[in-house]
Amino acid sequence: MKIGIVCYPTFGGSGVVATELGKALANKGHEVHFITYNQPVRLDFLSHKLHFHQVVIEEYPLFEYQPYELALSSKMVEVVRKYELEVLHVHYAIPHAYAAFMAKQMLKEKGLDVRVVTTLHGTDITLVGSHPTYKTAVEFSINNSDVVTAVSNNLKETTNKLFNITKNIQVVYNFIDTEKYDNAHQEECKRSALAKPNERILTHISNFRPVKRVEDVIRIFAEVKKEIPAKLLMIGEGPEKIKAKKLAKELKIADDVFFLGNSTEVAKILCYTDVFLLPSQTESFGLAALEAMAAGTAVISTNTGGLPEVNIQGKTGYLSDLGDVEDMAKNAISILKDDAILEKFKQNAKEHTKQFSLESILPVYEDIYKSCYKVK
Ligand code: GMT
Repeated sequence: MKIGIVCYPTFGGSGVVATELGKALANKGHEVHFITYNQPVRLDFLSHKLHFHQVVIEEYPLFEYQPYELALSSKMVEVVRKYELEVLHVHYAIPHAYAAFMAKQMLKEKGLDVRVVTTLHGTDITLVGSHPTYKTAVEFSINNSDVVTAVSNNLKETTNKLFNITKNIQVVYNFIDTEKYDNAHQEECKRSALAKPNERILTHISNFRPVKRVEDVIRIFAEVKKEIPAKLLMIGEGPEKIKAKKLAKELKIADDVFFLGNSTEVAKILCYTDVFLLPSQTESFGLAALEAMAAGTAVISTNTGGLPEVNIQGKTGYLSDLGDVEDMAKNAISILKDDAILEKFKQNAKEHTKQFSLESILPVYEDIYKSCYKVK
């Protein structure tokens, strides 16, 4: 098939899922066209099956805010016409689902019928989408997509609670290429560069937005350190990074906390991680936790949103109430203090990710694209 993928090209989970999906579809012989404002960070190669079309915004002094949706929908129309795309799969409702609806209408006028699949990822519903500023347009564009998917049961339920949805939302879990994480293990894992043999390694990966509660990450680690020699790796960039660094200094643990910035090599970093920390305010799914689990890492997280669908209490890690730093630290210590217990959690975590494998999720999306032509 010929598929257009619209996403945010950044390090956020929705962009990562969209890019990995596009690459896998191209690998299977589909023709995939990414349409976004920059080449997605995980789109590390292009081919005759894998294209990138940049949405360029013309700056004009009259505009305080540049009309990105207009540029995006015009680009979608151009690419659909030129390459005869059959489906536009948009990731993250704002503004992609709305721009896709506009593109679909413009194409209809030209006698072309492109189908729109919208995948809801989380904050497009929970934090941003349901805000009165956007709600009407988000609800409209969800209801006017041909197919709507959500990345967890929890996100589906939340969407139905917050909006008046007239469509059945299909749940399609996020996925990972499990092989990629196995290979990272086979390569030399440079653990010794970061920690002494007797030290445990804890890791947090995110875009350091308030919703990720990175200060809780630092506080949990400070508690763990009181009992267990350890290092903390903080991967990512974002507005809360300064606060997290400051807190690490205040708690006198700064020498054991490494802020490593953004990385496209998370599998390599995760290969020497013992425990992954994700104390988010909400998380529709928690792709970062799934990636960590695929690399054989136990997860300490909150029990918010879709996290209980990914991290299994007492098996792959532990889940605590939002903000309960003490409980999260206690749980981390209970896993880290004993080699055998840690190994068991790591194995369980890795095993659990098999149900989220690329091989099982990819055909689901292919079926959705085919089914688009049956729904009207
Ligand atoms: O978590 C973020 O801030 C990024 C955001 C995104 O859309 O890029 O992530 C959301 O989508 C991911 C992929 O489906 C999910 O794994 C994340 O849980 C979700 N984030 C939140 O719900 C906060």
